[in-house]
Amino acid sequence: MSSVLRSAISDQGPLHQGRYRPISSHLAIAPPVSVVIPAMNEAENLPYVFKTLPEWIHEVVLVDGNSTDDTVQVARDLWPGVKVVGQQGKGKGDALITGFEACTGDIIVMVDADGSADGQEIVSYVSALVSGADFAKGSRFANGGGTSDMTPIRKLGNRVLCAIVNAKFGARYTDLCYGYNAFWRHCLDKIELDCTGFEVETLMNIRVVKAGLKVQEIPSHEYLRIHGASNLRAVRDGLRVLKVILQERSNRRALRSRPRAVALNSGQGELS
Ligand SMILES: Nc1nc2c(ncn2[C@@H]2O[C@H](COP(=O)(O)OP(=O)(O)OP(=O)(O)O)[C@@H](O)[C@H]2O)c(=O)[nH]1
Ligand SMILES: [Mg+2]
Repeated sequence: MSSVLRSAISDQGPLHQGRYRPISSHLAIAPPVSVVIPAMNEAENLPYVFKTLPEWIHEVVLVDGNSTDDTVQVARDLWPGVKVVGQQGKGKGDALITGFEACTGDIIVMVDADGSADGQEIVSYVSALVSGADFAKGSRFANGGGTSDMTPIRKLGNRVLCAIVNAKFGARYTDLCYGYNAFWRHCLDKIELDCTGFEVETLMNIRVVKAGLKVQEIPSHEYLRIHGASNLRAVRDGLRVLKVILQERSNRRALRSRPRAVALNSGQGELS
């Protein structure tokens, strides 16, 4: 029995054959996995997104941002049983918070709806979580990761903001503003998300450090958005991210022991 499988079993109690689902040739897991997809006018991209999702997923929660195209119908056609939830407010952060509340799985994976994320990578995130990580954080800049979607200005902004977070919060992240992440549901109680926009990933990355959660970076490749236009505006949203960093620095939440994070295959070693 592989050590990863043993770790999944020891975390989850005694092995009951029927409860465990194989998710790769080396790993079977018991915890149900929910995938949350924030989507605003992504009907044309959803076929590419759903095509890559593994069939062993427990549920897909699609958070519709009042789309004016066929996003909801296309999702229902592609994934019978998809849970569609509307959002009260606006923005990606608001959508994710809404989606997390609707999840029933023990593990939650965040996947963008623009075709930029490969669902086949979910197994890497889940493997890290059942092996002991609390938060599996995608990174386009860990060895083995990459991006086909970032402009030079976005790369520069992400790098500078990531360096600030590392310096201010004692993390050793290689990426900051990336939407492909996964975590155990219990993390939500410790990070208490309260934001609306694209700063949501940054807020999560900072609060998991502050909560002393175990973070593991997962090398990930971000593909080009397939159809449609980006909702992100580099300067506007970069400033929102900076504001969150400064707010988190100035508020008095305890900076407990820093997370131990390992970039898989990156040779980086532990994060703290
Ligand atoms: N429900 C909902 N989804 C949103 C909202 N804003 C963005 N999204 C979704 O969040 C995901 C990320 O948004 P993108 O526009 O792709 O932002 P990005 O990935 O930074 O930029 P590009 O990939 O370059 O376009 C996509 O699936 C969007 O449809 C929103 O207000 N509500
Ligand atoms: Mg995108």
